[in-house]
Amino acid sequence: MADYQTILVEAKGAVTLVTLNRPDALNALNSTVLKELIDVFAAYDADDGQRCLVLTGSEKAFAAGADIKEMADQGFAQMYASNFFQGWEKVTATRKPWIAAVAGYALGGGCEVAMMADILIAADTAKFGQPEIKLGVTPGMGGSQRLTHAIGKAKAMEMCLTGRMMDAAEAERSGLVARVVPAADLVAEALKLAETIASMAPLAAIATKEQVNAAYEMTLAQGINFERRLFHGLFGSKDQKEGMSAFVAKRKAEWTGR
Ligand code: CO8
Repeated sequence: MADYQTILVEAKGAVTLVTLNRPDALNALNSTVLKELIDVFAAYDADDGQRCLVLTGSEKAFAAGADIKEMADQGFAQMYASNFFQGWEKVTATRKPWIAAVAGYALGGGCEVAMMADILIAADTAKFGQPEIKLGVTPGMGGSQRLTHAIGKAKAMEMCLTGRMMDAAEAERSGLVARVVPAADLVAEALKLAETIASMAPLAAIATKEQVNAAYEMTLAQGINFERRLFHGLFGSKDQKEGMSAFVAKRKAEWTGR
């Protein structure tokens, strides 16, 4: 495992656990965090033995945003020329499923990274927000778009225009998170969920992720056609034969990811 400065990485069976680890800055996302996450997500995608990934933070903060101290003195030309924060699209291009497990603050870029996950689960202590307007800027890593898709215009506009935080109960009610668990159980619950996903047919997991994400990009008719073609395609896999014959024979399927 590479030697990282801002994240901790552990393989737990077929699940990769990644913990943001900048406790002095409430896990603020600086360029090193981004570089290291790009690296670890690429390694996860390439490793046939790893079938789900959990990204988490600390009890106090998943991540309190992009690193304000790193950004504060930048000018437009620098931001634009460097296309500041380009690279997050590599994280969202991960083909295999991953989960964000959020306790404490998920603000600004922290909320935006959590929303990049395929499944978001929250501790009862979680607080989500897009407070960039209080800093004289706006969301810049997808927050205005993903939050609006997730919870609708009414609440997204209110949160982005006021910077108010949403607690875990409201986040669940609004459809931002799949589920809320007691803070003490967050990582264990996220790993349990990840192990369930890791136990499924790997190709079907990738195809499922592509199908659900297509709902954001395609019309209903295009999305249904895309879904059906992927479904047809899986009949070319060994795992489809294995899954269906195991069902008929009343035994557990043994997946090969082929
Ligand atoms: N960046 C850098 N340092 C931070 C950040 C941050 N986002 N958040 C907290 N820290 C640091 C603090 O400066 C402090 O450091 P120090 O001890 O050296 O003073 C340490 O973490 C602890 O923080 P606090 O003392 O403030 O802790 P509190 O418990 O009092 O408060 C809060 C916790 C409420 C979370 C508070 O820290 C806070 O408001 N943080 C900022 C939240 C925020 O505004 N986030 C949005 C950042 S902007 C952003 O994410 C834009 C994303 C898009 C960029 C795209 C570019 C293309």
